[in-house]
Amino acid sequence: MSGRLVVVSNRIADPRKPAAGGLAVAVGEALNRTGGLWFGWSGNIVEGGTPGEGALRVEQAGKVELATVDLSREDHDAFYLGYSNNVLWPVFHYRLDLARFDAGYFPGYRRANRLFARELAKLLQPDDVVWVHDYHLMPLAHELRQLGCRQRMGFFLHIPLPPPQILAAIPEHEWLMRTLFAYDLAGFQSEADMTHFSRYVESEARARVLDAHHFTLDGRTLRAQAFPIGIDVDEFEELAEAREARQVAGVMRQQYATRQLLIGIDRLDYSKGIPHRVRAFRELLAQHEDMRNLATLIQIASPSREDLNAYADIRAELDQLCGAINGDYGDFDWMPVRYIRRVVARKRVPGLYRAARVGLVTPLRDGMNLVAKEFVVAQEYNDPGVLVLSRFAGAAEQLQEALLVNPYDAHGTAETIYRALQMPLGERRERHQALLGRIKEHDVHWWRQTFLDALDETAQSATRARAA
Ligand code: GDG
Repeated sequence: MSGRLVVVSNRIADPRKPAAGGLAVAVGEALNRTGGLWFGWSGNIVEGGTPGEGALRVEQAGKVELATVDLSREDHDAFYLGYSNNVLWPVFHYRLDLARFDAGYFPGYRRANRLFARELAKLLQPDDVVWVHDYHLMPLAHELRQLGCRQRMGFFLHIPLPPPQILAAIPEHEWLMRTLFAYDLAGFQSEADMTHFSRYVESEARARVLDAHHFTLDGRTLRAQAFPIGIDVDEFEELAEAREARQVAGVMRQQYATRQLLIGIDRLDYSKGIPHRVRAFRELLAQHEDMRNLATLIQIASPSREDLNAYADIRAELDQLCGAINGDYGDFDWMPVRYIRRVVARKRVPGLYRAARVGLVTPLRDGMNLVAKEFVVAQEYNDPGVLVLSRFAGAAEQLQEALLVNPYDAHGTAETIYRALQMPLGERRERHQALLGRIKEHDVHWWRQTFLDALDETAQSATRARAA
């Protein structure tokens, strides 16, 4: 790659410290290798601060420069809690019913993106390659271009992109989607998202479609493509082999020696379909008496964004559901559901995956879903568990050897779980091997490299176009 790498994401992390997976690992590792700049929000909220303003801080973390800005309370509430998490997050997860369109958040979203652009522009060098992440910062390149920045810029959307008819419910959809043309490259998680994008630009934005991956609008050509994100397989395998994970797996296996364990690990978010999953599990117990006193679901729901009403609702629903199942089906020596609303230490997570016979990853909608990939990597080759995966997770496009389910269909999901719990060893091994191969091939390093290579290629084709 030519030029310094500049990564921009709402939250940033110190790349010298062990990261909690996902984006932080991918980005931290890339930056640690080549050096570069990581820019984002500091995490500080300034009470009574002036909207649109925030102090810039730059510090050196090894080879990497970390640059952060503070947000005023007003900007934080409108940009982060408001437009990002109460409009874009629900709509992009197909939940128009939860979106707060008329709460007046949009000016705050623009203001914060402008603030980020203004502060970042001060730090940019002519040859920099800028990689912007996620829905909080969609218009960032547009704002940077307005300030005269001409660097190469790429954008990656970590969450799904819904079909045009759903996107169009956002009052500002046209402006928002047109700002993507300020980038040279836009990346999505899945082919389904990519299809939604090209349908949108054709029908709503009226851009010219050059080919399946190139679109022109107002004189700018954008390349768009699916880059399914992966996990750091080596790091996760190491974590799974380490003492702490082995200990957890050992204890769980001992405790549940006569039971069949199912595991779900999710952030407590309505997109993850946790209540639907628990209802499917109840259906399993209702329909199959042989599963009573046997199948045990451990559901970890790590709290997130709890200040929003939708999260309070899902919390109450889960408390009620789990209590009712345990009351109806539990016995002196067996509780069907163990529901744990807490963050589990990352070192212990692979141990839980490994002890389970079935991994339940059944989001109603998910950009990718890394838990599905982690579950597969943590399994023992000789006696692997079975992945039950929602067809509505981006990961389903790659992980076809999982047992795919429609999470809205409690009965169908219950029957698939039943099948997973009875799957013979030979079939479990075959499926696991196929899944593992694909996850290894498309790991997080592959993802980062293919995205940055594609971004680089946009520079070369632009040079060729100018010369022609
Ligand atoms: C967004 C998109 C996309 C979960 N609970 C605990 C815990 N986790 C870890 C998992 C996994 C990560 O959090 C969750 O990643 P996901 O991919 O499943 O979901 P989102 O957080 O919604 O991420 C998603 C992703 O971005 C990347 O592009 O795949 O579609 O929504 O690593 O293991 N980790 C610990 N304790 C927990 O209790 N330590």
